[in-house]
Amino acid sequence: MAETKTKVSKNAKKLDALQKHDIGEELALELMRDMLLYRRFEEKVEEAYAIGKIGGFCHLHIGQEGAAAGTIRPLREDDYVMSAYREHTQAIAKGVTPNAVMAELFGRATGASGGKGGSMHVFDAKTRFMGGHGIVGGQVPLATGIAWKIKYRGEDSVIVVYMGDAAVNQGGFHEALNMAAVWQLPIIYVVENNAYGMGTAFSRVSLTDMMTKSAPYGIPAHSVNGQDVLETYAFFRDLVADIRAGAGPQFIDLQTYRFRGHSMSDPVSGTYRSVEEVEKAKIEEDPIALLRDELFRMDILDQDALNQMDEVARRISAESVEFAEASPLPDPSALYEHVWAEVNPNGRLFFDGRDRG
Ligand SMILES: Cc1ncc(C[n+]2csc(CCOP(=O)(O)OP(=O)(O)O)c2C)c(N)n1
Ligand SMILES: [Mg+2]
Repeated sequence: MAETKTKVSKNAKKLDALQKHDIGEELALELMRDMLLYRRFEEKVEEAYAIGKIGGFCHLHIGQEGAAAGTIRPLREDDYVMSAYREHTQAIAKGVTPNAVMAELFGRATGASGGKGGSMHVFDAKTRFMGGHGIVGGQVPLATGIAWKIKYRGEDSVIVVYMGDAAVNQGGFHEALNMAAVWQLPIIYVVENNAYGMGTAFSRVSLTDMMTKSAPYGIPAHSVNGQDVLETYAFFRDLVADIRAGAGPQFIDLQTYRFRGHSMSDPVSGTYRSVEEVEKAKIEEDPIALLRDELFRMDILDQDALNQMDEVARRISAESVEFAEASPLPDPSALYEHVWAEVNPNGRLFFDGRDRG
């Protein structure tokens, strides 16, 4: 290809990818930093789990980083996020520190949930990250309740609730969407559609396409490529603005793919998908590599700058492990906090035993 032609096409590409989505160069680099941090953080989790430092169930988000960075960066601090159990990176994206997430995984008192929630129950009311939920689909009605509270109090926050593709066959999902539609609540239902619920392909448990799932309730459905973080970011930025302006509930089929097994105790491919399928996705659908190639093509990033970003991501992740290891276990007395109910003199039920008069 002639040199001039290359230059022209480079410039055209630059105009194309950034202007198409109205995303500035610095923001594109931020999205890269976000995803690198999520990848390196999860690799540290994987390492710590393998040597027995993290116990219980543990589900990694590796391969799905675009779904965290692209959907949460457009939110404000006073917006809410609620998720399922594959939520470490979404917690970090919403503002929970990597230290507090890693310490939670290590079961330490400095963890986001005081070390008593573990991998599936990272929770932080301060940053409005409302968990971390282990029951498939259980978070969907809860998040709808928060959306109702936002509307009832006349606030202009929104809530984004994530679920896996398997959750759309749960009864609570359908009841919640119906109520959200009737009340026109400010909520985005995001299906992180990685095509499998554990070892079961979505096509085996649903005769209808994902995009039809919200149709009975009159909730608009949108399909977004979650491996393209620029597309995901731009879509959510505009959608959140629409919801603040009163557009009502929305349903997103966010196409993604997980590069690891369902949980840390499962094989990467298993018998439900082939090694070739996973390897192909890792080459063709890695959200980090796709953005990298795009930024390289646009001359916004080069290998040296990328290496520096990666160094920072690795350092923050390594430091979170050091922080977790140096943190104390919860005091035994913490066992008795947050676990029992008490009826006050007015007949109201509180779940933390504190006397509220
Ligand atoms: C109500 C309920 N049923 C079954 C399970 C066991 N279970 C845990 S994860 C999972 C699969 C969920 O898959 P999906 O919703 O697609 O999320 P992904 O793991 O792909 O992110 C199942 C069946 C559960 N936790 N809760
Ligand atoms: Mg799934």
